[in-house]
Amino acid sequence: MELVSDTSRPPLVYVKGVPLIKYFAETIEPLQSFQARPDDLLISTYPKSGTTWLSEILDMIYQGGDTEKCRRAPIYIRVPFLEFRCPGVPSGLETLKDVPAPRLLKTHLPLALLPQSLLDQQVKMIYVARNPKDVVVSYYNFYKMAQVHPEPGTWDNFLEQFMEGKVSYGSWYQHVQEWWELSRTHPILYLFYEDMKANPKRETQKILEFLGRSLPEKIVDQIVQNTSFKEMKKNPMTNYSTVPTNVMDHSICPFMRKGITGDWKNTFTVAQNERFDADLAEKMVGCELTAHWQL
Ligand code: PPS
Repeated sequence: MELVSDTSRPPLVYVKGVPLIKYFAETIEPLQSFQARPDDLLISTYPKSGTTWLSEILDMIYQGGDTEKCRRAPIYIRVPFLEFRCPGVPSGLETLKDVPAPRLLKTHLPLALLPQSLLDQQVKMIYVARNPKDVVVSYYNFYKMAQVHPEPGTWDNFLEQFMEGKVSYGSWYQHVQEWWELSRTHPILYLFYEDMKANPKRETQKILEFLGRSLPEKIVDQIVQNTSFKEMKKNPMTNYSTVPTNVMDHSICPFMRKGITGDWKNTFTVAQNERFDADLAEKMVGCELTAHWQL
């Protein structure tokens, strides 16, 4: 591993037209030879859409609802983040070596950069999409606290960058739509953060059904209880407090920030909201996804 001191907000690096955190960009080439297993399960999201939440639900399911087993390691060790690389912290590919099958894997990659083996092996995938207005607010706060990102600048400037697809991982609009399209031909369960908030038990049962697993109702209730925002915020194995502070500085903003829907209303101005809506309508024309959100 490299020295922890080398985390100085480097500019994003473009790979096949996709802007990425510099360190993540450097893993894309080695990642292409990643060998998936048919019993892997891939968690895919655009950043800040509920990845950590879904990861914890899945590990709890895989551990039969045993809370103690889920405390064996931080979430980024239990669920390796494929393209993750950062000085001073084990990379996703390094972490993967110690994970027994069946493996849970995490990615934020758009399809252009996804290792082909995941598709060839017909790996089951669960995608979570979230209201883009809440995503961009969460992302802005994350940019501030996670110093592998460039400086976010002002909120107004960051919002423009997001709308133009110039933030890490590129266009939200393209990401949610291309994964939606892929779900027509590949085994993908496509979930929404807002549905998980509204009825976490129903969504957990959907996940169980997709996995072809079943658990007693009492265990499902325990999983729902243990993966609530309140519980995950205070759990060091899920709240990222184990990451070095020069990588994530929780004194600037905690990773587990608010965990609610509609927080965008506290940040967007009326003018920003109108501009965002008009731009969204243009970019999502003909796509049924936006019907899921009260925008
Ligand atoms: S990352 O860094 O992209 O992997 O982040 P990700 O985990 O996708 O998203 C972080 C946001 O999800 C919220 N969160 C939760 N919400 C509800 N319930 C639970 N259990 C939960 N766990 C995490 C987290 O607070 C971030 O959203 P914001 O709006 O910033 O609070």
